Amino acid sequence: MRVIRACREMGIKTVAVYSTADKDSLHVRFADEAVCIGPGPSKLSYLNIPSIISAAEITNADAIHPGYGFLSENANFSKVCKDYGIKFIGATAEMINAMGDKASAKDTMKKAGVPCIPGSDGLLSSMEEGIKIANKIKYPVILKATAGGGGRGMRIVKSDMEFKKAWDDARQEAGAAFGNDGLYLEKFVEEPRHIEIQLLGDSKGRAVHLSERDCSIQRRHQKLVEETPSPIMTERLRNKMGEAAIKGAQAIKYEGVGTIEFLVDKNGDFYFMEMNTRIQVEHPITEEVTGVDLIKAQIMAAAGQAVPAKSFFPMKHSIECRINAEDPRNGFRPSPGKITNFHIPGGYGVRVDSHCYNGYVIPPNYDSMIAKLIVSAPSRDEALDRMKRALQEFVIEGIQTTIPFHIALMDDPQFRKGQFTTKFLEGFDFSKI
Ligand code: MV4
Repeated sequence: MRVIRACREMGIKTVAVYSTADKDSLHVRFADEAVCIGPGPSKLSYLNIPSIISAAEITNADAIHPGYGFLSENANFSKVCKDYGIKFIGATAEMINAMGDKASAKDTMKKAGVPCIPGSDGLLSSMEEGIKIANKIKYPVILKATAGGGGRGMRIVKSDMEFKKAWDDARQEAGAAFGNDGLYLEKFVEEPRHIEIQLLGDSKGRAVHLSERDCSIQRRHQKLVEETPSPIMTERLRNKMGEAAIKGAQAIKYEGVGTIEFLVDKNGDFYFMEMNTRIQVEHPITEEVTGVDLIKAQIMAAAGQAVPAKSFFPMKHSIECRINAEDPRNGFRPSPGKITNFHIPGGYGVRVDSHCYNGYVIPPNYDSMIAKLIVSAPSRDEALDRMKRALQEFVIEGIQTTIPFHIALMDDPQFRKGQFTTKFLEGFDFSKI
């Protein structure tokens, strides 16, 4: 829906692809054309490259926008599109591969002058090497899978005694999950914030940033709330992080939109964590505060347009709450099914991005996010008040959603003060919602 809306405004015709499980989704109705690419299981539809390329060929598509899930960071798909003369609106296979291997991505960023967390120089060749480095940089340390992301294949290690088990477990988990058991090691940063910088690069090797997003409110590596500016941000820190991120993007001649994720420690020191080579779920808050339509920017970058002369700074405060079909009172258990009543909030400063409507049946097959509620206001306090108001106006019946959790969060004194880290939800009292 987000891509269709941008294309419609640009005079670009769209073709939606969908699985049989999604036949009643709004994107199928609002695209100029729609092609079914297979049955519910994503392996047979949204991950089925021949089927998607066929849909592009029969409709004579010039380009494919991969969204933010499924094949959006799949180097093989990017390459296949290129081979078939279809513009992939996203990173090249080389770019995706360069950033997909986390140990080599880190090495690339370090060489570009982006601050990185002390640790092993690339992959560990043995457990003994890991123990040696851990003693040099001091415990706690963290073992990370080079093919990882989303927290899988990661182990925190607090002493020599724990090292062997952590090493074995991380290797086993990484091997099973990614078919690659390569590990690297870093000093463990305790109670960090997750702050990411939105980037836009062009084919001339220029890049600008569009300021940061604070994504520290996560549960099991799933973001639930994002905001910009970050409550801890200063003009000085933003300039430093923005410049570092731009250096990183330019070092790899990055084109299009991308994001560099940083960990920020208690002293305000920041370190490269990962680079995302796709548009992200939380991109709307950046659009709200900078005035840049990031999907249009992606399409214009793919068409060869140069980036603006200067970076962007937030002119407002914006917050996104992810509305998921999950029951926050029962461990966020998925809650698919029929929406029997659906009323979206509106009014000044409120935006809802969703593919749902009254009577829609949420299939059990895919991600549980069913809407993004985005608000913006002149200050953080006003944005929090507005978010609470909009959440209270949001009616979704027939299924459980994360709305009650978000309402409780808006009233949480620590959250209101902007005092939170990536550990915040571990200490959150879910019984109060
Ligand atoms: C870390 C870390 C602390 N120290 N690295 C989590 C997912 C992956 N992208 C990297 N992650 C982390 N790496 C060092 N050296 C803590 C995390 C982490 C985390 C990071 C961002 C947001 C939420 C998180 C939750 C748990 C751990």
